[in-house]
Amino acid sequence: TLLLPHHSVAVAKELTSVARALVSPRGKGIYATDESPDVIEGMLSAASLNGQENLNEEEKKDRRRKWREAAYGALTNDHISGVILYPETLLDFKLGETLTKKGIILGVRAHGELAPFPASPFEFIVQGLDDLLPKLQAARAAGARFSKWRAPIACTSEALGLPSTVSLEVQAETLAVFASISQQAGLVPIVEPDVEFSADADLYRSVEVHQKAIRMIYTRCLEHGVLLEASLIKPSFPQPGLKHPSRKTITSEEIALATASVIANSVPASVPGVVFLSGGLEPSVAMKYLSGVNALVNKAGPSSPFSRLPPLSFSYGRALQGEAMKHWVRGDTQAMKNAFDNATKGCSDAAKGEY
Ligand code: 5MM
Repeated sequence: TLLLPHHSVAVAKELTSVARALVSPRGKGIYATDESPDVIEGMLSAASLNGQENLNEEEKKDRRRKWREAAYGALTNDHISGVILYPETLLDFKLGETLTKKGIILGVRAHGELAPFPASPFEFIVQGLDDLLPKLQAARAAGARFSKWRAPIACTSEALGLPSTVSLEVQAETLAVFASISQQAGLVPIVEPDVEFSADADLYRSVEVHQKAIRMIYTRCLEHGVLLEASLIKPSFPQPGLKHPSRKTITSEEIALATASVIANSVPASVPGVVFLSGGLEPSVAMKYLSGVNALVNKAGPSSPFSRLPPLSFSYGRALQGEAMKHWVRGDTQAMKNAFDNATKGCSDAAKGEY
């Protein structure tokens, strides 16, 4: 039986089947293209040959529309179940149809800009709840069937003290309100707790922060009546921070065990799938980490809690498009297509534990 306090059984069933379709069959995952205009501009400039170009706002907009068009044109649904679009791409460029024609499910970025916490300037409040319902309803009318909200979570050693409890409470509450409004608008919510790895936390501390953050999110989601069967989670991989000495020696096997433990200990069994973010890791590393945790699950015996985990797949941005973008800015569309094919195949293999 489906239990969705604010919806009919028919709507609950539709949402649940979209959530499952995003992670099935095994090996399919999501391509995240929801970078804000400034961020995608920075990426395109960095990838271009001179990096110095002086484009005005219209020219920049035209360039990012062309990039999106080319990227979606190169995709197939062999390994990609869904794509997350920035609202401009869906509503202004109207590029959704290119994807739906290929059998790819449309998602929309729901979160707005970040604002630093006055009391803790290294932590951020995510804006965008106020006008969320009409925005998501407009996205649904334009073809979207899922949405995503990213909550950045600081992570230092315990001595340095981040994340603060108050920031975790705010992120959990915000993600839960987002998820309930998303379902109200007829979109499957993906909650994205993105635990950063730039500081001095060791692997154990990263695991602890992931578990605490994710448990708090689900406690709040249940309070808000979110139908977990019709939602997904997009977490980071637990890992030592860039400033911790063990960063240099950590193995994929250690990351795999930490990742499987975090999911087993904090994601409720009713959640139908986990789609990891790549977080700026080298593409091959993001694929190795995903493959490692899936290989561990594949080996788990029936009495292991890991054998009961939902599909563990990907919702990668940078790890999927980095190479392709370098070719596109040079005008080599065939090489761009090959790079997309390689990256999506690599991610798909990793989601089966075979990379
Ligand atoms: C694509 O980037 C998304 C956020 O963009 P802004 O930095 O412009 O706000 C982000 O939520 C993204 O979907 C995830 O981080 C996954 O992308 P990566 O590149 O980490 O796999």
